[in-house]
Amino acid sequence: MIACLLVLLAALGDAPAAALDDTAVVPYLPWVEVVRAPAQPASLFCTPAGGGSSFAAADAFGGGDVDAGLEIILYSDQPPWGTPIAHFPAQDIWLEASDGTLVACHEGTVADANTDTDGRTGWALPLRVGGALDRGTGARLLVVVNGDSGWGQDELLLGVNSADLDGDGQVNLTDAGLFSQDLFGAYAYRSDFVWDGVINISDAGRMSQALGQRCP
Ligand SMILES: [Ca+2]
Ligand SMILES: [Ca+2]
Repeated sequence: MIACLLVLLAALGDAPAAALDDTAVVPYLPWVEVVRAPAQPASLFCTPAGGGSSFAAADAFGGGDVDAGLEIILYSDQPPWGTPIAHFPAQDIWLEASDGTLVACHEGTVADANTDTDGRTGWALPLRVGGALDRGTGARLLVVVNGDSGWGQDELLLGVNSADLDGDGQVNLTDAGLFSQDLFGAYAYRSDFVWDGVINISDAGRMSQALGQRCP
């Protein structure tokens, strides 16, 4: 009983210190500068397993690859007065669609690495996502840091689509059915995996290669 009381008293003794630590946390709002982004519109084909295109080999419209790699610098304030934030965790820096139509696997759109000593990080590796970000609908790709994207970002000229059309984390017959609707019906960017404004055999090739892939 005495031991229990001592434990209880020790716990109570710790409480004020913990509360003090909590109040010492200042709301943290980093500022992001995009220092490298595609100069022309590009489309990134993805799968939930990361089997899609790397940013370096995104599709230019109508054929050919374009380097759509993204690089950012994270600042603690607005540049040029801000201090770069080194070693900021990659899992707190991610990409998302402004209209919520991209469905990421766990950490499927986070930056490739923590920020380096200069506050830099970026995206080159394939994303692991389902759904689609169709720039034709007005949706935009956003860089999000700690859940915040409100620093007035320039438009990223990057659309994203995925063989996981319904965004449930796997590529299966349901997705193949949705793809065939687009193959034989009205044009839909979500299925234009080889980005040329037409859904045809080349898109079907990417669809069939992705069948069976799922979020890790
Ligand atoms: Ca699916
Ligand atoms: Ca196509």
